[in-house]
Amino acid sequence: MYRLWIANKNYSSWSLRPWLMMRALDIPFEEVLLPFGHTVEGKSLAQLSPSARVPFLEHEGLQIWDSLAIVEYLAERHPQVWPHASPARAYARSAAAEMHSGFAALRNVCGMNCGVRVQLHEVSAALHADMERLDRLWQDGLSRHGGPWLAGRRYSAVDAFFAPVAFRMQTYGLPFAATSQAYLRRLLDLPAMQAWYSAGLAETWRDAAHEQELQAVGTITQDLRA
Ligand SMILES: N[C@@H](CCC(=O)N[C@@H](CS)C(=O)NCC(=O)O)C(=O)O
Repeated sequence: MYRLWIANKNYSSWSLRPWLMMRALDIPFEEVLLPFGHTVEGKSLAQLSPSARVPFLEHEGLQIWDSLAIVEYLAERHPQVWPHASPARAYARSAAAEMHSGFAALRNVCGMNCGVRVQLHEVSAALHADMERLDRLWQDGLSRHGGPWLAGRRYSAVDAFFAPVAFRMQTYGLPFAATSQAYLRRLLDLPAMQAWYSAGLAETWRDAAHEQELQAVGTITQDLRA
């Protein structure tokens, strides 16, 4: 059985990616949620995870860390992780890698915080450029592979990599192009995304660092959390 370590569902965008991929693709796993700043049997995240970060996966005595490495490990065992056709698979891997290494303005300014709604103080040129690139990237995938998912008819790992952007659109009201918004709404409507969202709303932990980052970039207009 796979065991996936994650952090708070309200905040942890990197945890969401492999969690959603496994849930939406029916890959069974046991979830271990270690809230930011907490310990398990006296051990901190730094003592449990090779990278001192989540997500990490445990399987057959191995530890696999970093969302992209987890996805590739699972892809060796589950053919549904990436699209089957080579052109769609090439696009999917490129787009997931671009998300993994890029979009710094989006990730830094709009931290994932599923349960609140925020009015940003400003949309900087860098944030605007990231959103424009995402619009082009998604439009390219949807039109080339026919939708409704980025690499075609089947949901795959590439869609999981953009799932946190769907929560960010919802939290910050990000003005993506209409086709992008429709795609992100499809992600939000996935039963697995709704399960993550409900669990995130029910969490009562508040992480000071994440809350301070949020207050620096905008004003909270609604707080839907428990
Ligand atoms: N590149 C890593 C990034 C992982 C990451 O930054 N995780 C954050 C949580 S979303 C973390 O564990 N932070 C540790 C901490 O803040 O103590 C991945 O793709 O998994």
